[in-house]
Amino acid sequence: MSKKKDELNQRDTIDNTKKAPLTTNQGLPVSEDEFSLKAGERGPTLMEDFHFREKMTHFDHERIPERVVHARGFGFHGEFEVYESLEKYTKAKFLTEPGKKTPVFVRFSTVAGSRGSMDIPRDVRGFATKFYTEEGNYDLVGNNMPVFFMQDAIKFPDFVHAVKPEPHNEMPQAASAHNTFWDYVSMNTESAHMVMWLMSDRAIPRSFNMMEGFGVHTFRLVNAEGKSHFVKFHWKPKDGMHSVLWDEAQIINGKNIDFNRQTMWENVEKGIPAEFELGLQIIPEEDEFKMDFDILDPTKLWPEEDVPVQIVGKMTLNQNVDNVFAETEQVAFHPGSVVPGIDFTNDPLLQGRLFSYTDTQLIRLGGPNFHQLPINRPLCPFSNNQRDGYGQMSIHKGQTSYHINQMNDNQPEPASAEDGGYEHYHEKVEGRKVQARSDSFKDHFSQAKLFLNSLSKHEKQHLYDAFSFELGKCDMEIRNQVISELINYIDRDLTEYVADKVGAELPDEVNESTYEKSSPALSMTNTNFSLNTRTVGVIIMPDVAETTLKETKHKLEEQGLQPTFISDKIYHIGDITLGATFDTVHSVLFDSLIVISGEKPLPAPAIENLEIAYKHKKAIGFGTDSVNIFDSLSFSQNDPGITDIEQDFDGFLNDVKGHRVWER
Ligand code: HDD
Repeated sequence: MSKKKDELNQRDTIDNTKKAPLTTNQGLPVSEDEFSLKAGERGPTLMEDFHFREKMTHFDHERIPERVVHARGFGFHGEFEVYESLEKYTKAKFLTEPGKKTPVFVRFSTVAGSRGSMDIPRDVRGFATKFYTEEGNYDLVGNNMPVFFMQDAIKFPDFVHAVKPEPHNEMPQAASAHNTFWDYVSMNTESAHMVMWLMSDRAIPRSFNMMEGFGVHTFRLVNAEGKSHFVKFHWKPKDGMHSVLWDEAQIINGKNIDFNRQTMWENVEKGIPAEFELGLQIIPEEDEFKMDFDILDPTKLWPEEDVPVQIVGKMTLNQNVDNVFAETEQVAFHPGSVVPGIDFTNDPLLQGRLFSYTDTQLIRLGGPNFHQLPINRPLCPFSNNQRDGYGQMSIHKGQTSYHINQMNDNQPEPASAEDGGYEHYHEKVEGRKVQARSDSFKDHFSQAKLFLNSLSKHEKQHLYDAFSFELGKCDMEIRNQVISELINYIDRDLTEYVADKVGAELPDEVNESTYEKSSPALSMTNTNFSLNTRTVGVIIMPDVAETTLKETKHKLEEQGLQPTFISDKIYHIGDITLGATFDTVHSVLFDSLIVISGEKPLPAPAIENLEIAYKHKKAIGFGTDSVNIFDSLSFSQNDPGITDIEQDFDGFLNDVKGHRVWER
């Protein structure tokens, strides 16, 4: 158990699983909780009923404002461990003492949807990590995409207003496929690169443990000698990056709106953690101007082939929260929460974020003491002269609440950076006050093209289809505008495909980016492949032998796969009780399907599940005596990814591990 979880358990947890007397908030025992106090059995309720009023008032105030973005999130506790000391680059203690375990809390989120929206919209995913270090909390508030929609934070409210449901009718929920989003991005072409990521498979991740995380901005690491290096932070998932198909995502969102949170919550309950390695890309300060873009521009990534990602540590998320409101909802992140050895750059997006996050917590969490909420409280001691405000949880003794006083010998301690105090990096800055942007930020399209150049065939097709889907939901004027002002500057082939698909005008002029480089690391085909957390829906007919069931279950579980047996109703076969029916689950909720049919012909729902699994390019296995199933299916046993599991179990495993059978 992480130290933070221990602390929460010891200091703050109230165990409501144990029987306890019911009292009011004042501790008064309550013996009647079903009937309010009335003047006569059929009479009106009386004001005097303090228990009724207290209970109702609490209920009436039980909601806090949801986050203005990233409202839908899910959190996990865990630990981070650095592999080797990074003292060459930073003095941050949690990065310089190998073997030391730093407790973390991670909140994954979608961005545009409201709190009750679905888990797999086409959207960016938030990946925010709070490290409870001995030098204070460090928040790495990142996303699952390495770039962003804008270069200057002043545009953030405009962008968010454009992507959120439109204000006149509050539609569509959790979707960028509408006029205002596409109007915004075509008028703000610095978003071109990020739009490519949003239209790619990265926007529909299979699960939280199968996506990357990025700090996005260029930050600084500063070592004990005061030397600084530029750094980009990466989280690399041990299970690799994998996504569902868009058609599949849309069905999942209906069949199980909680798909991502539920699968990871269940894995953690079973003792299967999610693991991510921390990677750093480092550029020495003297090389600041060596790239063909400005490293302060948050719409640019550093190709991994040019600046390799050094793997420096591992994060293991292995504990669920006990209470979603108290932990996941009340957690407050802030990119400005740093520790000695980590500092900022002049990235204008980062600079704006440094204001926004504390500001938003003030309204969301109701006042300046939100840092005292159990999930936000540092594990190390904290003390200063800020005393009052809503919700002060402590009683500070003593007469002085101002700095440098003689009465309590109250001085800042440690007295200097050498003694461990935070010191801002002594960067030299000078310039005129201007509302302007450097010319070095003006190339909006080269990296959009770099991303496209780097995709595999099927990834590219998904991106083409995503653009066509999204623009197909917009008015014709917007389609024309996006095609002529945005896509036409990225790639002509994409422009022609989408224009044709959505019936828009094809611009005569070819303006595409001529950028030729590609970065293989950007393709999800070059990721890790693993059977860990993979699921199999096993469709069975009731006449199947108990031994066959047991053997199949054993064989699958031995490989770390998670089988769910599915039939038309819940059968008890020997000591196995089937887990699901065609009414409660669907092939979209599994990575693969197996059919063990016995003698009986396949019922219609089984056929539907298999056809859809085939369409979604999933591995499909069958038992030797089930070959007759192909009489009722549109595909054959010789198609790629269709395997007789008695003859070639390893082949089936390989296909599951491969995530999808793309050549089908
Ligand atoms: Fe932000 C939340 C990530 C730009 C303003 N942001 C928020 C969360 C994540 C990010 C993961 C959810 C944290 C949680 O789970 O509680 N945001 C990013 C990234 C950005 C980014 C990676 C670009 C690199 N954000 C950004 C800008 C601004 C904000 C430019 C405003 C100037 N973000 C906010 C916010 C939120 C937020 C409004 C809403 C809830 C919160 O902060 O705590 O202040």
